[in-house]
Amino acid sequence: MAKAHTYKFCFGPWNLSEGQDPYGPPTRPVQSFDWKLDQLKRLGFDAMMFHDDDAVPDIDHKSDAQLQKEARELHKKLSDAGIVAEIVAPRLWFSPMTIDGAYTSNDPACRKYALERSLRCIDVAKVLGTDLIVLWLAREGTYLRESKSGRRSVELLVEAIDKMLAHDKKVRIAIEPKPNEPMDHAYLPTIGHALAVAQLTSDPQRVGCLIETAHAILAGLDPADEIDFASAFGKLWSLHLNDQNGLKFDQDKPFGSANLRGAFDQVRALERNHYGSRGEYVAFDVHPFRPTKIEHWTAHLENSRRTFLRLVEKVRSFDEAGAQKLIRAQNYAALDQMVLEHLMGK
Ligand code: XLS
Ligand code: MG
Repeated sequence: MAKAHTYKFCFGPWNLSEGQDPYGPPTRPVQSFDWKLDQLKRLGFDAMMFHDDDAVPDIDHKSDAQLQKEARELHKKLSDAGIVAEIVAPRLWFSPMTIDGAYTSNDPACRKYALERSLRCIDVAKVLGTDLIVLWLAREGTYLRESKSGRRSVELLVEAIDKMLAHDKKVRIAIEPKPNEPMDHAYLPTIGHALAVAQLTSDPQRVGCLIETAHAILAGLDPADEIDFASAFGKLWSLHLNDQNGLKFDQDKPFGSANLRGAFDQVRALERNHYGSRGEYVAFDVHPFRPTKIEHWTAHLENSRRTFLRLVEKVRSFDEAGAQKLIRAQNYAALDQMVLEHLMGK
């Protein structure tokens, strides 16, 4: 059995959110970036993930020189805190230039904006010391299908990724699929779609994926299967663990909060694929419940990590030989009960 490795953990500034939702204002006062970095360090996490404008606020109105200066300042702040930058993601869903898509917008000027912003995101990532860019294709989709051609959109996505790959010879792109929200239908809704598009790019070896638990569930899929599928290609480069209670808005619930058995199966898949042994991080893309008090603001992150580590113990103590025996006997009822009792504890 491969030596059991330890995991490294990560979250982003947006995971210490203030409680706002589409129907109500914040319920907690806005905190500074420094306060959020202090929480990440106090909790003993290893890395922080960024949107480009988390790293360089108001990035669209900064010159290249200012971008480099602010990215260098952030890199020093992170280094002084002993924290690394895991990924940088271009935030292509806020600007008025992306209201009808970024790379797949029907307006060529908007497509040009999205690409230029993505190349600047790569420049920020280089200064922060990471080669990994995450593309959550938030606005790449339609509000009504007849407004775009799916075929043309695939070509536009490949064109954009090829230009990013050409911009820097080391950069790697991890596509973070999601089937909807905020779009009615999003392009590249699953890992299968993401990895298929990777094969169309100029350098498929540098295009992989990020799996988010909730996004797989919203696509009606099992996140554990998506983990195994991406790992079979050697392309699971980043991971957002959380949870989702059925097909509704993206809840970003704490890991295991809705479906403990599903979380157990995800950890089993990560373990058998040795996720993390090649430097990959476990990020919790989770939000506090809206009523969360200030004094409990980081509990969703601590709980997610605690649940994850307890499930690693459960996976490593699972009676695999006994399970194989039941599988050989095709006694799945007994196997089902064995898993449940293992999770419930004797
Ligand atoms: C939203 C996505 C987002 C990305 C980073 O649903 O999960 O959090 O991971 O912008
Ligand atoms: Mg995410």
